[in-house]
This record gives sequence, C-alpha cells and structure tokens, in this order.
Amino acid sequence: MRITVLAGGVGGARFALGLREAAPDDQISIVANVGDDMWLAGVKVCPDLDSLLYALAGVGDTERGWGRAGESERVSAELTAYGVGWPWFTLGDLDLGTHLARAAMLRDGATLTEATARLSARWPLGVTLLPVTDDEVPTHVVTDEGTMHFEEWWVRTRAQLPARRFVQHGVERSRVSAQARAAIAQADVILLAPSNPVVSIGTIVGIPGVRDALETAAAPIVGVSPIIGGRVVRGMAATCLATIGVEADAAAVAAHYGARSRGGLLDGWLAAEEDAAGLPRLRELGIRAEARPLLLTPGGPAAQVAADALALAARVSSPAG
Ligand code: FO1
Repeated sequence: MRITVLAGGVGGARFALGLREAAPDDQISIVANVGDDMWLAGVKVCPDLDSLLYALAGVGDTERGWGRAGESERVSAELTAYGVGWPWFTLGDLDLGTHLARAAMLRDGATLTEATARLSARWPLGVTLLPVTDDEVPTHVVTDEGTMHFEEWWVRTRAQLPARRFVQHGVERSRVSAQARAAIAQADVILLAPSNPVVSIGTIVGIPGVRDALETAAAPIVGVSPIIGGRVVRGMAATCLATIGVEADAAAVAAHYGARSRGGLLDGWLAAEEDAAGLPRLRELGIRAEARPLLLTPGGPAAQVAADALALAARVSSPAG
C-alpha cells in the first residue's frame, strides 16, 4: 500500500515514527512543509524536513523535537561573536553539517527535492521525504512591530507578539513538486499529520497544485487532530489558529479543513477521546469523525494512533463505510 502523509516538523515526525512502526511493509511518502525554511548565516535551514529526517534516522533530539541528539554549539558561538545569524536561534554543530551539505548541493544546482533525497540516503529512513515544493515560500508574520520571518516570530518572540496575518512570500509563483504531486495522486491512503493546521498543513495545502491533487486523488484523506482535550498539543500553535479566527478545538479544526465532498480536504477525522462530544456536528458536515486515545508523546503509543488513522481510512473508503 502507498501511504502519503502531509506533515510539519515536530508533530509530523512523531506521527511518522508511529506510522513507520504501524505499517512497516507499506511505501510511505511524507510531503513536508517548507514554509519555515530560510537562508541563515549562509546556509539553508529546513526545520520541518530536518525534524523529520533526524527523527526517522534515530539521531534527533527527542525532547526538543528539533536538532540532533548529543549536539554541541561551538560554531554557533563563533557565528554569534562575528554577529552573523541570529543569537537566539542556535545552529548546532552537527546540524550545521546538514545545512552546509544542503547549501552546497543547492548551489551546485540540485533542487530541494534532490538535496533531500541525498541527505536522506545517509540513513535507512524507511520513508521518502519530499518537500512540497522546490520553490522558496517563506512564511512571514505580519505584526504591529513589522513583518518578520516565521522563525523569528516563533523562536525569538515565542509567538507572543500578536500575529495579524501569515503571508507565504512567493506562493503565487510556486508550484507543487512533481514528486509531491505524484505521491498524492498515486497514494492509496492520504493522512494529514497532527501538525500545525495553519503554518504547516495550511502552508502545504496553499502551494498551487496541492489542493487540485488532493481533490482528484483516488485515496481517502484522513486527518489526525493536533488538539487534545481542547488544547493544542504544541501550545504555541494555538496563537496561529487564533490569528486565522479558528477556535483551538478539534471539531473546529476539522471544520476549517472541511469535507472533501464539499470542496474541503477531509473524508475522515481522527480526534482524541476527550474531544468526542464535538464530533457529531462533523458528521453533519460530511466528515466521518471518530475518537481514539491520541497523545503522541515521545516513546508513546504513536503506532496505535497511526494504525487507528489507517483503519479509519479503510472504513471511509469501503462502500459499507
Ligand atoms: N527552536 C527554538 O526554540 N530555538 C532554536 O534555537 C531553534 C533552532 C533550530 C535550528 C534548526 C532547526 O531545524 C530548528 C530549530 N528550532 C529552534 C526549532 C524550529 O525552528 C521550530 O520549532 C519550528 O520551525 C516550528 O515548528
């Protein structure tokens, strides 16, 4: 079976680990958000791709969800001393190796998809990592103190500065990569990871060509809620929902994604048991919603969550459904 997942970084990585465990014999492609990407200190940083890469390779910092385990920061201290980069954004030494390698590949003419494949080839990931686009579409955040890159807003201000709007710089000139489009078109199951609905899933779906591919895909599309018990699992993501006027509520997020039968994204929605009360209204909207235990903590029951998402996809696509 071919399974394609749309995912951001930290939540996406935990879900991807569970999926790989739940479906070891299936062909898994992960279409990743690149809105957080940036050039910093002369290197190309891809936070979501790297969180996925490191987690699947088993070399990631599982506590933070980003960067390498056992990291040192000698180079970063040198960069800070030269006033290069952002002093509040730490590029670890091992992590910098990835950024330097990727920058070298890109400067030699590789696409981001090709560079990601070369970086991935170092480890037996068991999945194919695909940036949603080869174009640069950095997310900018419009605040009362000016417009800044998403990473500055997220890391320097800890998402505390009220965000007025998120803008995908260059999105109108961008295009879904052929590889990501094919992964969606040829999938037997499509899953939306429990990632940030605004700046991860929202950004992926906003890339021209993605929505069309999802609309015409033969596979059922099932989303996994990033909200548990009315709280966003990665707390800061709640501010992103507030910015676009969506309540931090599992059913509200599913309604925001919308039913595929009515021009939205979802055939099915897997929510946490704590949020079961809100689900009946989704069935009225045309989304088959089910509640299961959902917490995706490091080392937690992520494989069961992934298996539940696949089982829901099977029920959604069976005529007896
Ligand atoms: N997050 C932080 O909170 N502080 C950092 O210094 C930091 C550095 C960093 C370097 C590389 C990388 O790939 C990710 C990094 N992150 C850091 C995490 C990341 O920027 C954000 O958590 C995500 O982009 C939001 O999902």
